[in-house]
Order: sequence, then C-alpha cells, then structure tokens
Amino acid sequence: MPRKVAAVLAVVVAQNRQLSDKMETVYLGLGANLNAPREQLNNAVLALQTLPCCEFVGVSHHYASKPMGPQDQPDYVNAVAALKTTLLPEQLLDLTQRIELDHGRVRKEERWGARTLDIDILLFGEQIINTERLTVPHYGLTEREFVVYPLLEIAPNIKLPTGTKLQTITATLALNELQQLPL
Ligand code: A4P
Ligand code: MG
Repeated sequence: MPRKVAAVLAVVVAQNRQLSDKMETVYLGLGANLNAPREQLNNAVLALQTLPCCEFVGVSHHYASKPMGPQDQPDYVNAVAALKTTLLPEQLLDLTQRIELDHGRVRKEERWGARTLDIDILLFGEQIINTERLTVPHYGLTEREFVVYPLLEIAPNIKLPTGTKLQTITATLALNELQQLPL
C-alpha cells in the first residue's frame, strides 16, 4: 500500500471511525484533461487497485469528451471504475482525494476548470448521502454523457437509489461527441 494512502487510513482509524460491516459496490467517475490524460486515468486505476478495504472490480474504456463548463480548456478523457468496499463513504472520499493530490491535482477557484485528475463518487451501493462533504448519487450523474455511458458499459442494468434504471436516461441524453477510445 502506498505510504500516503496508508497514512490517511491510519488517521481514519485513529479517529475511531468504524469500517462498515457491509461490502458496498461503488462507482467512481474519473476525468482528466491535462498532462497526458489517459496516463492519468491509468495511474488512477493502479492507485485504486491498492486501496485498503477495497476490492477492485473493473474499469470502462476511456472516452474522449467535450468539456462541460469553460470551453477554453482541452477535451477530457473520462472513464468509470467499480470497486467493492467496507470503507464508509467519507473514508473512501479521503482516499480518492489523496489520489487526486498525488497526481498533481491543484484545486482552483474556477468552477469546472481544467484538471489533471478528478475522482467523483457516483454511486455508493444504494445509499443516498447528503453531508457537508458528500452528495451521493453525484449531483451531475444523470446529466453527463461522459458519466452515464461509461457507467452503463460496465453496469448495463444499474439502477439509481430511486429505482430508476439508468438505461432509461439515455433516451434523452445527447452524446455530445462522446467517443469511446480503443484500449
Ligand atoms: N463532493 C460532494 N459530493 C461528492 C462526490 N459524490 N464525489 C465534494 C466527490 N466529491 C464530492 O470537489 C469539490 C467538493 O465536492 C469536494 O471537496 C467534496 O467534498 P472537487 O473535486 O474539489 O471540485 P470539482 O471537481 O472542481 O467540482 P465539481 O463541481 O465536483 O466539478 P465536477 O462536477 O467534478 O466537474 N467536462 C468533461 N467533459 N469531463 C469531466 O470530467 N469535469 C468537470 C468537473 C468539468 N467539466 C468536465 C469534467
Ligand atoms: Mg470532483
């Protein structure tokens, strides 16, 4: 386990927070548009594969996508990864934010600006979470073609916690030049 990730986990445990006794399936949205985006996503997957209390399940193809938000930035590469975990949602967020920082992510004031690596927690089992740090399902999940299509690639029958099948959303969701990239 990388030392920085181990350090974050140690803090989590030191805070006396319990691990859940339930294994949840989690879907993570990965996005990058700076510094060799495909490499950023591949490295993010390697890091996700070493997370404590997690079992890596798989990752979608990479998808080239047009930037949502400011248009004066490079196109993005997006993917969705799945893992199973006994971590609590905010423990997982601590670890994914650590991975973002380890990959040179600098948080800026500008909303939706360019980034080396963004990891969003899209779904955490069937949980609905609204805390200061976490909104799950991710607030943009159903409106973003670069999230919906890679997610459906690895989980074609996935349902939102409301019971809606994600597949039904594609009827009204524009592809917006989304392009699956070869492996
Ligand atoms: N936070 C709340 N809920 C979540 C969640 N489900 N997963 C909080 C992850 N974080 C969550 O995130 C800001 C805060 O959101 C975190 O501290 C966490 O406590 P951030 O990653 O620091 O900031 P951000 O990503 O810049 O903000 P935001 O609004 O989440 O941006 P998005 O929605 O991630 O959008 N265009 C294309 N084509 N592809 C992209 O991937 N991404 C963005 C960023 C813009 N345009 C894009 C893409
Ligand atoms: Mg984010």
